[in-house]
Amino acid sequence: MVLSSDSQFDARGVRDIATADLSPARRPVIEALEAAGVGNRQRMASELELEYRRYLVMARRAGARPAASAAVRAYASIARSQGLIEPDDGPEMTHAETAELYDSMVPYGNRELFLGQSEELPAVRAVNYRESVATDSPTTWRVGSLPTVDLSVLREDANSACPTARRVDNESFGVDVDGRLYSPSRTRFADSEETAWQFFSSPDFLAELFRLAGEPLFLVRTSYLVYEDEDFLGMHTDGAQCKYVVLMSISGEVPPLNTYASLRGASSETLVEVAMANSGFPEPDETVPITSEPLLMRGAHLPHARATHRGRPIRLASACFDTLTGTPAG
Ligand SMILES: O=C(O)CCC(=O)C(=O)O
Ligand SMILES: [Fe+2]
Repeated sequence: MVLSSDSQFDARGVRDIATADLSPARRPVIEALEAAGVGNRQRMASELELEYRRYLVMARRAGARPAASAAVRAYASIARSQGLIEPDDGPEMTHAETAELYDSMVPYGNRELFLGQSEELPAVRAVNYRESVATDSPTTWRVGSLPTVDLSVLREDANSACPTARRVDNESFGVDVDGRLYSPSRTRFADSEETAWQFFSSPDFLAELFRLAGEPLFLVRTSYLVYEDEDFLGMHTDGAQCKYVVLMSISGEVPPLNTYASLRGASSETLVEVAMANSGFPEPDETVPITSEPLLMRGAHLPHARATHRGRPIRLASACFDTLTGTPAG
């Protein structure tokens, strides 16, 4: 992997955890999830892997062993049996101590997966991700220098997944606790298991994303998006788990994405007002081409929208990436 020497991860001394190769655990983890009857196994295995890395970071920072859910403990035991990176020994932290450290270090993480469900803890942590990111940071990059992008693999996968795409319509405007802005939309999503996961998490692809973003990114979601005649996606930001998104067309030329860089500094209240006053489609600051060359974008930070689609259906592939800890890169 290519490492940027001035990245915040060097300063924090967690580069080895961020970049440790945990791939040998993947197959046994997927098998364990299968045996437990868990669906969405690629996604779950990736989220567990990320929570385990967070466990290692917390253990190092606290000099102690955090409490953890049965799922994270099971992951840890598979990692141990595969001879992978492990936390140092130390006293055990209580559930409450762990929750406090987790919330301060990973305010947008999947605490329920990390710690298990608990009635003692507040159900939601009202931390607005978008508002916490510096507005002078870059927002989009072209993932251009890949050795090869074999689109035919994704196209074929989409051919089998897209006919069963589920319609996700939303009619309201609002802001979630993590700061996600939403507006009315009319879209269709198809899950992609194996193929798109392999595509978006190949070592070459991840190394290129790391180089561009300046911090390691972790794949947590992939899907195909289908827009038929009259479908649209009003101005929104992606959820805090989708800090970075990769978007690419798998059906040739598609209309561009509308982006709103000038609204990044706006409060969420203002943002939702602007969205409502413009029926979800304010005049964009920029229109960004979506092509077969993947676009990396800070999706949870940069408001964006797709105007009402006209004509033959189009298909895009999208992949969501989270970061190791919650603090946005400058
Ligand atoms: O249609 C696009 O290009 C972007 C899709 C998108 O923003 C999303 O799925 O959150
Ligand atoms: Fe989006």
